[in-house]
This record gives sequence, structure tokens and C-alpha cells, in this order.
Amino acid sequence: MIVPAMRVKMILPALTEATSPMFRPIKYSLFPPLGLATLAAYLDNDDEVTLLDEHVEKLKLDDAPELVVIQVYITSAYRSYQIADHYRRRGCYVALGGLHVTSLPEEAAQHADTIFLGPGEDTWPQFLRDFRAEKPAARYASQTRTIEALPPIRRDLIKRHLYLVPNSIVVSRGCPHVCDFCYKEAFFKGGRSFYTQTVDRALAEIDRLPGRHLYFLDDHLFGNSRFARALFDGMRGMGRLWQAAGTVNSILTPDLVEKAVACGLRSLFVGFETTNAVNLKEQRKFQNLRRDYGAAIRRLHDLGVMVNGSFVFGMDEDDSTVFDQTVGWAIEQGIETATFHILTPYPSTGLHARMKAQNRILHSNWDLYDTRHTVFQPARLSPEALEQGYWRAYRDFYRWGSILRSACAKDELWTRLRHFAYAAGWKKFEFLWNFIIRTKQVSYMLPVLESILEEFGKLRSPSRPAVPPSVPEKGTAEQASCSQAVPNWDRPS
Ligand code: B12
Ligand code: SF4
Repeated sequence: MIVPAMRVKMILPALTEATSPMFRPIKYSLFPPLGLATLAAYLDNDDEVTLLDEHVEKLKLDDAPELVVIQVYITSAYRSYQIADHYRRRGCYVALGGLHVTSLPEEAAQHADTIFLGPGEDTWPQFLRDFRAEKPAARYASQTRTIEALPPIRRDLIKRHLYLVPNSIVVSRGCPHVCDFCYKEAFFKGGRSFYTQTVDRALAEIDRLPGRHLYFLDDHLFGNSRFARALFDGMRGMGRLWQAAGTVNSILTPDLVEKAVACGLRSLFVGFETTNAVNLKEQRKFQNLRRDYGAAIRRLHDLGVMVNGSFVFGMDEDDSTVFDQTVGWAIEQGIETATFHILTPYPSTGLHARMKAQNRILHSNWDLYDTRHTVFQPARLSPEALEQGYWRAYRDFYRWGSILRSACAKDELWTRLRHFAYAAGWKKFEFLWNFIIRTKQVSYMLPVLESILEEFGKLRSPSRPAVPPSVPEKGTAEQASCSQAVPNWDRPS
């Protein structure tokens, strides 16, 4: 049978803020749409495919491709549905997939011809076969979980010049842990929820990426330490500089971070989430977390790795003191950049079920499920106080005086200066980033980022004895990893 070539339009819609004509935060120009570029690899060579990311470009919606593919996040759900409805009215076939579709399939199905639940590596090729044979199903749910035979991602479709970090990469899916508030369990329901590429294929993918800088977007790159060690060994000598997310436990595991540093790790996103032991116990029975966290930070700093700490406000133990306490602690520890979040119960998570059972969900306006708005009734704070405290935390952490104090936690003058310049560069010059994005110059900033990462690696301080690795008790710091967070290094929210 001759299968006709198709016109396929793949869209990553943006949330409203990302398209604002007034001000565009740099975080929306960081990473390209990797998920859609992964799916595009399954299309035929003669299919005509376009990949559009509304975070960085204006969408033209006056065409009528045979197939429209939309990736739906919670914060872009309404926008996604609007685009989907538009194309369906034009007679196009619309496929919706992604995290929010998986969480709320019935809602998404009202706007699609076909919906996809879970990762797309097994269902998408199956759908394409069915679609070409003119018998597509209305719903596909992923069951076979593997990325071992992933075809090379269609990076040629990515407009690299529009991103600060065009070389984002994932070499695993999911995570071995099961935190209550995380999207992960819901998304991977019905199959494996943590799996990796083969080391050889991961190295080949890295090799295909131009330039030096990489950002691993894996939920937990260190989650399978055997895989991680082999990957880091293989990356030695490749001349890469890279950033990623990791857990406190993986930082404290003997020899793992050293191997990562030896092949170019220069900055790590660490999900501390809270410094309150009761909060953590409520989630996963944590103990002695302050000591472990401090040791993890010192260990990274001693190895020349910058820390982006992630914190979540609004857990049940949090009262009005949590903001000052957290910010004070982060400054004291000399954390370079911090990302704060308001606890957000995403639909289908354990946290959402608990909040719903307690009648604490305030509304279901998905636009506001962006970790900057309070969408549930906190236990010891009013919703307004939680939001105010969240914004104050950002202001306080990034005050000139705070940056200076935090930089002074470093031993040497030069490392202090570098800390100061790096933290200030992200947060104090947002107007400049806005200008750079608007004038489409963002890719010119990559060499600046690379040189900062490179220099910081050289600046590891030999004057202080290195913090020895230690494995914390099982169930202490391990679960505090990425949480609600997007692992970028500074996330001015
Ligand atoms: C990179 C990233 C970003 C980047 C860019 C997003 C991008 N370019 O894709 C930036 C910085 C812009 C960002 C911003 C935000 N993000 Co974000 N981000 C991520 C992160 C870390 C990685 C995404 C990724 O590339 N994954 C790798 C690829 C291969 O997987 P994938 O994209 O999921 O695609 C696969 C499947 O989903 C599926 N699939 C997806 N679409 C479709 C469509 C079809 C038809 C099919 C068949 C399959 C399919 O198949 C793909 C291949 O398996 C994820 C965490 C995560 N692990 O997903 C959070 C995550 C997606 N972000 C999240 C959030 C909350 C946000 C913010 C609201 C944070 C904030 N406070 O500002 C904003 C706003 C997002 C928005 N635009 O609406 C949440 C989303 C929760 C939810 N239920 O939607 C996540 C899950 C983080 C978390 N742990 O909670 N984010
Ligand atoms: S929050 Fe992080 S550590 Fe916990 S399950 Fe999710 S991805 Fe894993």
C-alpha cells in the first residue's frame, strides 16, 4: 500500500505570561520543545512537518494541515484547547497528549479527535500506523515503556537561535521515587515509571549536539547510579559543560558527583523543598535534614558546582515564619540561585486526592496552577499570606545585600565575586534579558553562560578540606529532589 505523505503541525502552546507583549521572562526562552521533537522522529521522511513553540514565536493559525499535534501542560491547557477547537473547526485532525491530558483525559477528549495518555514512544507510532490506515482510535494509553530504541530526535526542527539552552537532553524518563506532590506517578500510571536509554545511545545523542553546553532535563539523572556512572565515564573527554537536577542523596553518594564533575557538571538544581523536618516526615519520614542539606551544598561547592536550590512553600507545617527562615538558611549556605514555589496539587496526584478529600481545593482554574498562586487552603496560613510570603522570599533572596551576604559564605574573594556576578546577572538585569529576547539575540548569550560555567569549575577551593561523601539513612534526604520544579538554574519566577 502506498502511504500518502502528510502535513503535520506540532505545537507547544504557551501560557499567557510567556506571550506578553510587555515583559517576557527569560525562563520561557530557555528550552526547546523536546517532547514534540522526539515524537517527530517517528514521522516518515516525506511527511511535511512544522514544529512551533508559542513561548518563543507567534503562531499562525490560518492553515489546514492533515494532522495537528498539541502538547498540553496544565498551565497551557486552556490555550491548547482553544487552538485544538480552532483546527477542528477547520476540518483538521487534532491529537492531544502530554501531562495534563494524562491527568484529565475526559476534559481533554472534548477538544480532540485522539488523546494520548502517558509517554508517547509506544502509542504514537501505533497511532501513526492506524491514522494512515484511516482507523485511528479515540484514545491511546501507553503501556510498553522503553526508550532504548528511540530514533534520533528531530533537532533539525528546533529553531536553535531562539533559545538560550538549545542543547537540552533527557536520557531517562521518570524517577525511582514516589513523592506525593509530583506529577510523576499519575503520568506513568500503568507501566514502568523509571527507565533509561542505553549508555551507548545516550552518548551518541550527546555527540550529535553541537557546541559545549548541555542541560539534562531528566527528573533524576542520578536515579540509576550504575547507568549514571557509565554515562559519566563515557562523557569524559567530550569537553562538555553541563547542568542537571539531582537529589541530596545522590550528591552524598560516594564517587558519583566526582564522576559527574570530571565530565563537566558545573551547576546542579537541588530540590530541598523545605527545611522543616516535620513537613518532610509527613511526606517521607525525613530526619536530620539540615545537617544533610548543608553537607550536600558544601560538597558541591568544594567540587566547583553551583547550586540552584528549589523550595516549596505551603506544606502543612508552614506558618508565617517559613519564608524568612528558608531565605535566611539559603543565604547562610551560600546557595547561588534559588527557585521558590507555592505547593500546587496537580490533578491526579496523591496530594490532590488528599486536599480534595479534606475539601481544601479552592478552585480549578488551571491557568493559576503555575506554582505562583495559592489554589488550596493552606493549614497555617491564609492563601493571600502564602502568596505574599512567596513573592517576599524572592525579593529578599535577591536583594543586593542578600546576594552579597550569600557570596561571603564562600572562602575566597574571587569565588565571592563570581557568585555575586552570577546571581545578580540573573535576577537584577531582567529588563536586559527582556530586551535580548525581543531582539532575538538570546543565543549570543550562550558563550557567556559557558564561560561562567567553565571558570566556576576551575575555581574549586582547595583551602577547605573536602566534605566526605556519606550515604544518609534510607528515607532521609533521598526524596527531596525536584518536586514541583523545573530544573533550570535560576528560574526567576
Ligand atoms: C523543560 C521544562 C519546562 C521549560 C520548557 C517546556 C518545554 N519546552 O517543553 C519551561 C522552563 C518553559 C517550563 C515552564 C513551566 N513548567 Co515545566 N517542565 C519542564 C520539564 C523539566 C521537562 C520537560 C521535557 O522536556 N521533558 C522531556 C520530554 C521528552 O518529555 P515530554 O515533554 O513530557 O514529552 C513526552 C510525553 O509527555 C508525551 N507527549 C507530550 N505531548 C504529547 C502529544 C502527543 C500527541 C503524544 C502522542 C504524546 C505527547 O510524549 C513525549 C515523549 O515521551 C518538566 C518535567 C518533566 N519531567 O516533564 C517540567 C514540567 C512539565 N513543568 C511544569 C510546570 C508546572 C511549569 C511551569 C508552570 C512552572 C512555573 N512556575 O513557571 C511553567 C509553565 C509551563 C507552561 N508553558 O505552561 C510541570 C507541569 C505539571 C503539569 N501537570 O502540567 C512539570 C511536570 C514539572 C513538575 N515536576 O511538576 N517547563
Ligand atoms: S518530586 Fe522528584 S524525586 Fe519525587 S517523585 Fe517527583 S521526580 Fe522523583
